[in-house]
Amino acid sequence: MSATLDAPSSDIDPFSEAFFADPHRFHATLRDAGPAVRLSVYNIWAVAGYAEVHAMLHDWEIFSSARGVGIQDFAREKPFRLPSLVLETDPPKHDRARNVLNKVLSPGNMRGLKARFAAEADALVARLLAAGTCDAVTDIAEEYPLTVFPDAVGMPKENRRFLLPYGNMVFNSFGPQNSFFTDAVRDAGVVFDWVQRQSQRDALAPTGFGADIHAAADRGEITHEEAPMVVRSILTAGVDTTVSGLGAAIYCLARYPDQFAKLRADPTLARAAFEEAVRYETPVQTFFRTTTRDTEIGGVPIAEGEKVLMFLGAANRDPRRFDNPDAYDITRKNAGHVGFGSGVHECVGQVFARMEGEAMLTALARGVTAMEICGPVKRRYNNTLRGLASLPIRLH
Ligand code: OVM
Repeated sequence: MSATLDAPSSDIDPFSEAFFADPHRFHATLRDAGPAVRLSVYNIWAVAGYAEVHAMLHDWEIFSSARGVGIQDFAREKPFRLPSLVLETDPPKHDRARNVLNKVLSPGNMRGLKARFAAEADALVARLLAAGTCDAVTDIAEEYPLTVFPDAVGMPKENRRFLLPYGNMVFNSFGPQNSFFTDAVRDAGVVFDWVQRQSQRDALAPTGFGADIHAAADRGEITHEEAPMVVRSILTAGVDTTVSGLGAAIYCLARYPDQFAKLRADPTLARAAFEEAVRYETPVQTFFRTTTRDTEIGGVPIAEGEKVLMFLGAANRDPRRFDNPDAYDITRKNAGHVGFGSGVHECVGQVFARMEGEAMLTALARGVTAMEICGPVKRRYNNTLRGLASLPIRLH
């Protein structure tokens, strides 16, 4: 702790196409370079080891979210959008909105959705089996969340697909203003206006997560001005993330037929198969924190006001934490993975996300004997999310 290390540095660009195409070897380089590495391209710090990422996630007082969890420093630049009341705040301010979401998205409030989730997943698998081949990204990983999530929120049917470009914009905005970002925000005006409208009480059904959030304002837990912002948070965080997660799970099961065979033999492993895909592919790859004072990470001194990039995906494949980390193994003990984060900001929608994953993988395990990749797999590059653009599969 007292010994000061020379700061290792690297010219790796973690927001480049080369990085996104094959992140794992860069992750290994960063993990092995030191506990914190200076990235010369952006003048930021990078942390890729499990122990260090986990420690940062649990130290919100030093590693703050209030100056933004992207590369932008809200203390120096105007935020890209009105800052989120949960994601981009620290306790105690954070806790009011968080407590509302904790209740709205609690296991108890979610129980009533389970039968609907299973029925929708079974019906989707039946339709896809009849068609024979499909694109697992558009036809499953996007289709399923775009049905069950807006239904649960209480959104109208029209324009639900706007949630995808919206998520793509916001998750790109946590990175630098590179071409991934500028391409994503081209139609930002229309989509942002739509999201703002959808967050208002009168745009939402009288029951559902949206109505529940506005009802919390009636009880004084948040203000009526804050309620649409809290709805915005679930619309931002609730779709693209689960699209990437479901895509990751299906991609894993299609690539590793021995794991799909295990799942088919015991469909109660569906939940574990989804969880392991979240560790293995880590849909949300990175988030930043900003230091509130001079500190150190593993003996590397870090000054106050520095942006520190946490590589959740690298932490989830750290061989110092997980045995044989590059194997997708649905029976491994992966508790402690940081695919949903950890600490005060740990994913508030994880119960919902896991329910989607469990329902979809259960339906596939029961209804499908084999999944074959039958065309070129294409990745979708995004400054924060790791996911696919296309996964052609044949279902048997
Ligand atoms: C929010 C928000 C946005 C993106 C992600 C997220 C992963 C939350 O607006 O609160 O959590």
